[in-house]
Amino acid sequence: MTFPKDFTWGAATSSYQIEGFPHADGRGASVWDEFCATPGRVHNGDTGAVACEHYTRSAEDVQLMRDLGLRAYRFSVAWPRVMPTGRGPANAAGLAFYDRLVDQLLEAKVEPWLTLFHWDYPLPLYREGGWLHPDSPQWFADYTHAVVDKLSDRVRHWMTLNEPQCFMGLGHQTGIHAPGDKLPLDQALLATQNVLLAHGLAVQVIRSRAKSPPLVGWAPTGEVPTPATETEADIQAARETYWQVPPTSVWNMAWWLDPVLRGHYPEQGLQAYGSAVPRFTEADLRTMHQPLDFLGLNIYHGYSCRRSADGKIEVLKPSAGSPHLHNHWPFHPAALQWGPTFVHERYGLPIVITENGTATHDWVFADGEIHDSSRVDFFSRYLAALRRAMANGVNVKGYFAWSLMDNFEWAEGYRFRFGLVHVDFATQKRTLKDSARWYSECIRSNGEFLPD
Ligand code: IFM
Repeated sequence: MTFPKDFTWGAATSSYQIEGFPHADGRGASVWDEFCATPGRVHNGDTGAVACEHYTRSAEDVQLMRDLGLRAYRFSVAWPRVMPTGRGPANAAGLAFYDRLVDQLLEAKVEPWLTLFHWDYPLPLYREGGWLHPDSPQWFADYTHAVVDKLSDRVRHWMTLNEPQCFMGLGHQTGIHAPGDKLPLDQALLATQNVLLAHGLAVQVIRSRAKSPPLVGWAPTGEVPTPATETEADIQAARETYWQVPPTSVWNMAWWLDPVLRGHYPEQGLQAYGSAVPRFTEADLRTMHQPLDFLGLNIYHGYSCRRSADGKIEVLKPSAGSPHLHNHWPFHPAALQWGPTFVHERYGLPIVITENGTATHDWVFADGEIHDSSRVDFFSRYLAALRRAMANGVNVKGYFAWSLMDNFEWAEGYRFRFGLVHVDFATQKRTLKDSARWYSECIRSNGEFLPD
C-alpha cells in the first residue's frame, strides 16, 4: 500500500525554538525568556535568543522547504509577538512577520499549518496568575482573534495548542520546563481545565471569524504502550494502559482528549484524581467540546506491555543494549502503529501526525555532509508502522517530521539535534542532512519505497 494521493507530507517547527530576535518589532517577554535567563535551568546556559535566526531568514528557510518538496509546513505563532503584554491591542509589526511568512509559503506552494500556542506564554500574563487565572481562557481567545483576523484569509489549517500534557506536566508539575512551577495536583488540574477551556474558546473564535473555511485541530502527545504480541489479550493490555489516567500526574491522554472529543472527563480519571478535580459545570464541558476536523498526534516513543498469566498488565523493560534516540527515548516504531490505532478506535476523527522524529548524534563529516543514517532508518520504520495502521483502516491524513531544522530543544538547549536540515549555530549555515534528501524522495514517491 502507498499513502493516499492527497496525503499531507510536511515538517514542523515552533516559534521560540527557531525564531531568535526576542526584542524585535516590539515582541514582549515570554516565560521561556525568563526561564533561560535563570542560571541552572537550561543545559549549558543556552537560550532561544538567537536560535536559528528564522525571524530574519524565513525566505531562505522557505526556499529549503520548496527544494525539499514539502507540501506543508507546521509553525507556531509567538503570542508575545502578537500581543507584547499578552493582551490588549495587537502589535502590527509582530503580526507582519507571520503575514510575510504565510505569503512566502504560499508562493512556494507549501501549505501553512498554524499552531497558536507552542509554549511561549506571555510573561506578564504569567505574573498575573497564568493558566491558573480564571480569565486565562479568554486571554487566549482574544489573542486567537487577532491572529485569525490577520491570517485566516490565507491560512486554512489551525491547531490551538501543542502538547498540553507537556507544558502542564513539565512546565507546571515537575518544573523542568518554563515557567518552572511545581503545583500541587489540584492546582495543576485547575490550570489544565483553563487550558481545555482556552482550546474550546479558540476553536469558537476560529470558526466564527475565519475568512476562508478553516480546518481545526490540536496537537496532544503521549508515550504509546504497544502490545508485546498481536494477541487480543496483549492488545487490550496496551489499550487499557494508553487510556489510563494516573492518580498524581497530568501526563495522560484521556483526561485531555475525552472532554475535547466526547464532552466529558473520563470516569476512571475522575476516580483517580478524586477530590483534586476542580469544580466544573455542564457549560464548561460544552465549551471544551467543540467540533474538530482532525486530531493531531505528536508521537516519538513507546514501550511494550502484555497481559500476564495472573491477568495483570506487565510493562516490559527494554532489553539490554536496545536502540534509543540521542536524548535517550527508546526507539519504538510500533508506537506509530498503535497510538493512531487506539485513538481512531476511541474517537474516529481523522488523524494527522503533527510531530514525529528523532535526535541523532549528527555532525558535519570530513566530506562536508551530514550522514544521519539512523534518522533515515527511524523515519522509514516509523512511517512503515504508520502505514500498517492505515492499512488496517486508521484514517491518517498527514505526517509532519520534527523538525525542519536543528533548533533550541528547551531545557536541553542545543545538545540534541532533531532537524532534517543541519544548522551551524555559530554561522547560521543550513546544510541538508542525508535524511532531508531521503525525506524529499519519500514525499516525491509518496512513500513507495518504505519497508513493509
Ligand atoms: O522539540 C520538541 C517540540 O517542541 C515538542 N515536541 C517534542 C519535540 C522534541 O522533544
